[in-house]
Amino acid sequence: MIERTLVLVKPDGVQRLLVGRIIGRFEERGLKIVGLRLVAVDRGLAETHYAVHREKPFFPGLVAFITSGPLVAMALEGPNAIGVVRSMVGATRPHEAAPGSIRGDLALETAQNLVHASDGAETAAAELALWFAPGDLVDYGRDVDRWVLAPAD
Ligand code: FUP
Repeated sequence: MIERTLVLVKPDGVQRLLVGRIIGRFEERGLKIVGLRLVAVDRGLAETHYAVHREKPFFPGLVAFITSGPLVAMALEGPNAIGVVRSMVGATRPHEAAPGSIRGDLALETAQNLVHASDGAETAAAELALWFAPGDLVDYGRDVDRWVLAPAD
């Protein structure tokens, strides 16, 4: 099933000059970039995005971190994109993230784990709507799709 999902390259990824490499991993996999923005996140957006964690002890630090500098938000599309992207990102705690995953290769600390990715269909829809206006997501074909995607039935 063709899905869309939200990925954030968080402020540590921008500061560590890893934006291009992280986007490149998703591109190389064949996922299609259908939205891309550099965002200076304000407190309201940060608190809405991480609302599920509002009561957690790490919430204030998480909001401070995500608002500490610009991040890159992207919408990715492809077959099973939500699960594919989650597996490419790796476990939340980098010491548990498999080598080969972004966190498993490039991160050490949970609080600076480089990337956010939507964890399910409902979350993806809500997060895409939070980070992108409807007109900001672009439908387009790529010549390479005939080599990457199974033909439509
Ligand atoms: P993930 O979906 O892998 O990004 O993980 P969560 O939604 O569980 O956590 C969101 C963010 O909260 C993590 F990326 C980092 C932060 N966090 C902590 O700082 N400490 C924790 O114990 C758990 C999460």
